[in-house]
Amino acid sequence: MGGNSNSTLDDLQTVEIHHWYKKFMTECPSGQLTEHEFKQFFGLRGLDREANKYIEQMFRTFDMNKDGYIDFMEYVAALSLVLRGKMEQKLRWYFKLYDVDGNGCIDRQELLNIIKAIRAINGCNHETTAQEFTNRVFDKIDLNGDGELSLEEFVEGAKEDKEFMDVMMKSLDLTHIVTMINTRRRSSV
Ligand SMILES: [Ca+2]
Ligand SMILES: [Ca+2]
Ligand SMILES: [Ca+2]
Repeated sequence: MGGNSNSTLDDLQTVEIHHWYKKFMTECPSGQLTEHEFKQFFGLRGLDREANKYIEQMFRTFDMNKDGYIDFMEYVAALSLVLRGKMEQKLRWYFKLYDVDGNGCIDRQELLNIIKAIRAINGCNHETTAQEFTNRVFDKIDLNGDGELSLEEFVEGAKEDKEFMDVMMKSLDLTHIVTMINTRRRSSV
């Protein structure tokens, strides 16, 4: 709590905050978003299993004080990062998002799960399988070869690998995710 939240708020324009505040309070009068409400808030329905897991993990990362709710400050901090965070900041955030068991490292399985989830959400065709892509990235950026990605390896590796970076930039783009899901829903009707 506290600490960095002020500088995060400063990054957002007042007008923008007002807009998001209104949306938040209209759809969530209690001021605390549960995981179920979170999905409704962003119109995330009818997700498949992989995509669902990813959204759940995203919810847990947004919920910084781990009380099971996203309050307005957590919401603004997350949005601010999504909308205009610096590259380095975003990468650190991704690292937290991808480190599902929270042991401070990303192992191959964690990376694979997340790549699968992102692909499930984005739903486009790829030349390589999720497994191949994961292995390629992992082998390249696990510099000391200990089978785990440290925060440093992850951040530096992403900066070096454009394709990997692109995948990650899409992974946090909720606008993109919502658009994709809406488009898919409409076309499947
Ligand atoms: Ca919380
Ligand atoms: Ca881990
Ligand atoms: Ca390593």
